[in-house]
Formats: sequence, structure tokens, C-alpha cells
Amino acid sequence: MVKYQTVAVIGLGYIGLPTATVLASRGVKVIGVDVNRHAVDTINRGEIHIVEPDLDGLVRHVVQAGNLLATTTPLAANVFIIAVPTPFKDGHQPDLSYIEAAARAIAPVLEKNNLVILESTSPVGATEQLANWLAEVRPDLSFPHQVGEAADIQLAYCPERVLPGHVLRELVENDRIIGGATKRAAEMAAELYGLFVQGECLLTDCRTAEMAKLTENSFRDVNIAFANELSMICDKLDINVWELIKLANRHPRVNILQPGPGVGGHCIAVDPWFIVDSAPERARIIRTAREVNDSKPHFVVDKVVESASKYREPVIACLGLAFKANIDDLRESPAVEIVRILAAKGVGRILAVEPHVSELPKQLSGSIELVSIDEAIANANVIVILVDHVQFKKIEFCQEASIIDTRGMLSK
Ligand code: SAJ
Repeated sequence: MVKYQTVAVIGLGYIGLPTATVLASRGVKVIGVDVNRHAVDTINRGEIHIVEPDLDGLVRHVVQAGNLLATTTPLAANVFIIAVPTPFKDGHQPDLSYIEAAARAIAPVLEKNNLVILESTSPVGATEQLANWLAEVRPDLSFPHQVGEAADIQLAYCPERVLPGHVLRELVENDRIIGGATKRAAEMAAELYGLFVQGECLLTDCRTAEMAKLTENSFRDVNIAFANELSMICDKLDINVWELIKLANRHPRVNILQPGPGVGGHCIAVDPWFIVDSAPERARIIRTAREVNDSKPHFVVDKVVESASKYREPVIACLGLAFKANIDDLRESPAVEIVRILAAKGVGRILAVEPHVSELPKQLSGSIELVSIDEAIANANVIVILVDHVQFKKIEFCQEASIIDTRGMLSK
């Protein structure tokens, strides 16, 4: 490892920080860049501003060893890895403004023979757009879309595919798709990822790599939508969907995923829209799956309203706010959405339980009370299981309360 003495990672969030840290742990000098001064200061103290198991110890180690330095402005490096968010705008169109800002920030320090890697989940064509933005600021340098292999600056698209909560293990063990703007770019990027990836590095072009990332998350979304649709059909037909799925999955070629209160997180609930936006008239199943999954929280709300109507003064305990079990992440969480709608409808007294947070998120402030498991169970006449956190599996539910189990926790 002599070629990549210095790597700059732009965006020190859930993906950028672990990537910077793992690279630094392999002896690479890493400059971590983030516009968030608080994040930069925290990392330079050897601490972290996000929740991810085991990351804190590794960050402390690489910062103390002098291999990771965080800053708010990019410095010169051999490789630049961009790992910034790509949310969507109104109308579900991808918002590439963070990538553009990253491009404009690194352009002034680019040097001949640099490699720029985009890791952010992006619509097809984003890497070429990135090259255009860089070329605009640096007409003195050549880029692959202008001169191909001979370009001064090489570009690659290498999507992350790690599961939150298991990031450090999956960063190393997962296979990695490496899309090069040129063959040379793909080979350069593969050499870099080869420093820490034990899985296989699979080389392709940028557009295929961009689409692969979107495809993986859409595959998951479509399959969860199938499970969620089944759960709503089974509710009507008075069939236990969890038992049904368990039985159907005994077929050697059937593998149905689990229904839930809806799909959350900032990936699976977002990425399929990038495909829909690129080919609206063709992406019919992908769009419908999004709509089915987005409709599930409303279905759950209707069930709660129906149950609550049996009580004069309903007290509703909502168990879990995170977007999935055993994490603290509330982003795009269907549980948060359900609790918010219930409160807005004034269905009753709402008690929320979330062992991973100490205060309610802004959108739930007001009449909702954040309480302990015991307090919720003791007072509720309607209990809604929204997340199957390990803490909830130990609860002894009283017979009298009405229970709405969106995760099938009690059926498994
Ligand atoms: N969910 C269900 N039923 C299931 C599985 C999941 O309702 O059977 C729900 C979860 O409760 C959650 C949502 O789907 O609300 C997403 O959870 P997840 O665990 O499936 O995925 P994420 O969002 O944590 O991470 C995904 C992963 N992608 C795939 O598995 C294809 C991860 O590998 C990606 O790196 C990540 O998105 C990303 O960053 O794109």
C-alpha cells in the first residue's frame, strides 16, 4: 500500500465515518471532511456523533494513531470518497445538491491522477453529472467523459450496502460493486477497496453500479410490500398472516418477507423512487410497492382507532418508535408516523415507549408522553406493538388489554 497514501472522505455520517475509520485502521492517512463542525470536533476528540456498535473504539484508536483527521474543508489527497446524503425533493425527485456541494468543495484541491469515488446512493447518471460539475470548476484538468482512459481525474461509483447496526462487519465482509467511468478507474478503486474488503470486488461501469444499488433496495421494498399486502388481505379474511407466511415459506422456492407497520429508514423507503423518477411509465411494480408500504401506517392507525372506540377513555401504549428493532434510528420511521397521526386524531391518551431515546422527536412533542415499559403496560387498554425490540419480548401482557401486533412479535 504505497499508492494511496491519503484518502479524503467527504461526509462523515453513517457510511462515511465507518469507511474513513476502517481505511485509517489499515494504515491509510485519512482526512475526514464534514460541514458539521460539531461532528468534526467530536471525531477529533476520538469520539463519535452517531450510534453504531464498536465504531467508537475504532475511531478513538485511529485518531490517536494520527491516521484520521477531521476537517470542515477538503485538503489535497490521492483519492476522494464522497458519502453524502441524497434525499428526495417534493414529488420524489432525487436531490443531488449535497453531491454538487461536495464536488465544488473538492474541485479546487484536485490534482492530476486523483481518483474520485461516489458512494452516495444516486440515480443513474449521477457519476457523470459529478464529473461535469468537477470539470466546470477545473477546465485545466481532463475527465473520463471527455478523454476516457487518458483522463487526468478518474471517477468511479461504488455503492455501500452495509446494514445499520452491522456496519463494521459488513463493510469488510460484503462483496462490493465497483463501477468505473473507465476500466482504469474501476481497477484503481478496486485496489483501494482491496485494502479492507474481504468479499469480492466486482467490476462494472458506473451506470450499472448506480442501478445495482437502487435495484437491491427496490427488491427488498417490493418483497416487503408483498408481505404487507398479504397482511391486509389476511386481516379481512381473518387469517393469521404470520402463520400463513411460515407455512408458505416451507415451499422450497418461496421466501416471503415479514409484514410490519410500514417501511422505514432512509434507504429502502427512498431509493425505489429514484428508479420511478428515471422511468415513470415503466416502473409500475416498484411504484406500487412504495405506495403499498406507505399506506401501511394508515391501515395500522385505522385498526387502533377501531380498538380504541371500545373504551370510554382509551389509553394507548405504542411500543417502539425506531424504524426497526434494536436501533435508535427514528428516520422515516413508520412507528413515529403512526404515533403522530394517532395524536393528531385525538384518539385517546398516547403513551410512547422507546428504550433507545431519552426524549421524543420534535414531530411528537405535545400531548404524547414518553414512558417506561412498565408504566405503559400498567395503564393501557390498547397496546400497539410497532417495533419488536428485544426489551418488548420479555413483557407479560395482561389479558384485558386489546393488542395490535404489527410485527407478529407474539405469533413468532
Ligand atoms: N422490514 C420489514 N419486513 C422485512 C424486512 C424489513 O417490514 O421483512 C422493514 C424494517 O422494519 C425497516 C425497513 O424495512 O423499517 C428497512 O429495514 P432493513 O433492515 O430491511 O434495511 P435497512 O434500511 O436498515 O438497510 C438497507 C439494506 N438493504 C438491503 O437489505 C437490500 C442495506 O444492506 C443497505 O446498505 C441500506 O439499506 C442502505 O444504506 O441502502
